Amino acid sequence: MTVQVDRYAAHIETLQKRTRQAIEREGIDGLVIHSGQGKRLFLDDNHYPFKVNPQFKAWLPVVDNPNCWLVVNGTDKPKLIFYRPLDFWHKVPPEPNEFWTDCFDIVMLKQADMVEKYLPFDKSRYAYVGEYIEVAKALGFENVNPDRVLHYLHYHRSFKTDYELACMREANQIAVRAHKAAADAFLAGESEFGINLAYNLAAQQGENDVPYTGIVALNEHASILHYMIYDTAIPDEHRSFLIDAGASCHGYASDITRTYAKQTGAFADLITEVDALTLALIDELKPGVPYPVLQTKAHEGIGRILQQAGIVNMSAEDCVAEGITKTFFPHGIGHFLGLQVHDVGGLVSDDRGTPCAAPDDHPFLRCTRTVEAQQVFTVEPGLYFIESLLADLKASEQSKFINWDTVAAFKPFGGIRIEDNVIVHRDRNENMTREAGLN
Ligand SMILES: [Mn+2]
Repeated sequence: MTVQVDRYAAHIETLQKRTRQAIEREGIDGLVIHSGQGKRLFLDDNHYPFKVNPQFKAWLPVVDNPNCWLVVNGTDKPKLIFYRPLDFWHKVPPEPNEFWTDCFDIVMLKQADMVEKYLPFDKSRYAYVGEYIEVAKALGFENVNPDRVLHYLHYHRSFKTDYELACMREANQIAVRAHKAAADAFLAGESEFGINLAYNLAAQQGENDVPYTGIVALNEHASILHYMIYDTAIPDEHRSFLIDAGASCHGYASDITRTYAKQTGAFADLITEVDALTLALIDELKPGVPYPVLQTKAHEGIGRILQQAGIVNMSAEDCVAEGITKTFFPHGIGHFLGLQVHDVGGLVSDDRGTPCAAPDDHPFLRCTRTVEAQQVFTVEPGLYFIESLLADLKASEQSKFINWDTVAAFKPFGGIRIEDNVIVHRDRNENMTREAGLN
């Protein structure tokens, strides 16, 4: 992607402004943001994959370098302490020379434990933002991850800058290319393991580069909501395929789900219905709408689909009222997307972090905010045939409303989810996933 440098500069200006507000509220002079450290496995000399502090990658697209530090005060040019050790064992990152470097005063750090001399002298006027509290204390920081600052930054992070939106469009384009390769691998009769390899190859992103562990589920496995196994065995029959997988661009995520049927028939028709529901719900997403409204409308839609497919013998309205749609659609309708797959800030009502929990009847909903322009959401209704939930339903009084033969016929297909990534603009929605060419 060709980054528009002025767009990036404007992104930094927005972060500077937010930093000014946040430190003013906290009554401090600035923030020291730590990229992180290598983490060793217990009793071992190997490290876990490095995952950068999201507050660090909000500023610059360096996601693979531990022991880096940012000193920001919202006014002066941000200072980047860039770790570049003398090391013949590992690849040393090159001296930064990319589109983002002009926005920072950069100093090189050769030894991780020598950072002190580059940090502000008066630590009492700065807050440490990062994971390593003992390190912060040892360096003399008293104020560590202050709630007020983090609440402020988290809340405002839901409004994406134009640079961030460009990154997320690109993350969608990469993932769409990989989703198409995965669909081809399914049709070619590959195993889950083989399909996942095809995905990573097409994305040119490995297991630790993609933003989350993808779900690659054949047949009944599609009914396991967080199925994270890649079965190497090729099943006797390929009936259905659910893939929930994303890609990264400069630290920003995409998060896309598709479901495929090998053959035409009732299950393929059901996929078409859920796909139409996804698009209909996206049309409901607009500034001023409380996001939980989508959750309610999703259940109404699932009720209609269950009724039309002959899975229930009751009206769509009664199906929702009796709570039966929850057996088939037991998760939230979507979430914020950004630096994190489930981006922060969804369950508060203001930038002080006043909690706004998910409603009691939909405890898994990850966002209760009112939709506003510049926000990015996933919309991901699903319809599953989950053994344990169906057993509960069968044992309940509502069992009589269910056509169990129809349910039994669908069970070998597992389930369906269709998930798109959407930017809400003031006057329209931008479905990044569809615009990248995935239907
Ligand atoms: Mn999602």
